[in-house]
Amino acid sequence: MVESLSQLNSYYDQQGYFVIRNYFNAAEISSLRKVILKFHQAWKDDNEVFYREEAFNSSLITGSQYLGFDDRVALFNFISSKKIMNIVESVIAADPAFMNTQLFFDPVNPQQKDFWHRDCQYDFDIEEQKKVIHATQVLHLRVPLFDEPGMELVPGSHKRWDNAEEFDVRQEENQRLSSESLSTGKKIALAAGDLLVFSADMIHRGLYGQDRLAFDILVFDSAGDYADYVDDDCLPDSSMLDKIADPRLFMKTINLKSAF
Ligand SMILES: O=C(O)CCC(=O)C(=O)O
Repeated sequence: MVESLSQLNSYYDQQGYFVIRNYFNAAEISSLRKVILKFHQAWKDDNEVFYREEAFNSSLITGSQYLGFDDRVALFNFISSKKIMNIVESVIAADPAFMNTQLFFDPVNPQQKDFWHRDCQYDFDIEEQKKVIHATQVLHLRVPLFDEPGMELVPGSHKRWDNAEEFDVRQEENQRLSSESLSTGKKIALAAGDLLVFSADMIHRGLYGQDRLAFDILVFDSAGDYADYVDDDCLPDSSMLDKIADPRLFMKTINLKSAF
């Protein structure tokens, strides 16, 4: 790795994201792709209409609905591997916790456009969003399984409120649409093997195209109040925990949830 972990931390702190090129080797991506493609096929078969009409992602990839024991354990071991944990801990040094996984793909309908947002806008009103972006954040780790157009991000927006253009576009105010371009946006194309880490609450959008398939891991700082968002079924059970080399990320979430 070219960058030291402390350099990544200060870059993230200022910009709200970083990308590490060729972080995973071909064998790592190929094993991950095999499991994810199995999930994706089963999910599409089960969600035919939703997939055809409006979907652009699925979630709970580590859950029990579409994958069996061994594939789930393989995913849990990937998520908590040394490579991922080093990166997670470079941003969240104390007690990071697992939240969920998502899979992003191209919508079937070509009229559906990629759209700017902050993840927190779906849970909080405007005044609350202004506060939430200064509180502990949720981290996305994007692992593209194929080369893809990647993401467009507004660097630094994890720590500041929107300017007028950003606000109107993201919120679709004053006849603006959330799919319009932003002068502050920065496009980051990704290749299979790269890792992109970004703040869920920065202004961002996924870029559709190239039949993309990106596996996103979501983690949170356990100082934040996010355990409620976690679905029990996407966590390992005790028989799986025995087969996970470093289960700290999951144990943290399990302990937070049991404290309720
Ligand atoms: O890739 C996409 O379509 C959107 C990604 C996104 O918004 C996210 O990961 O929060």
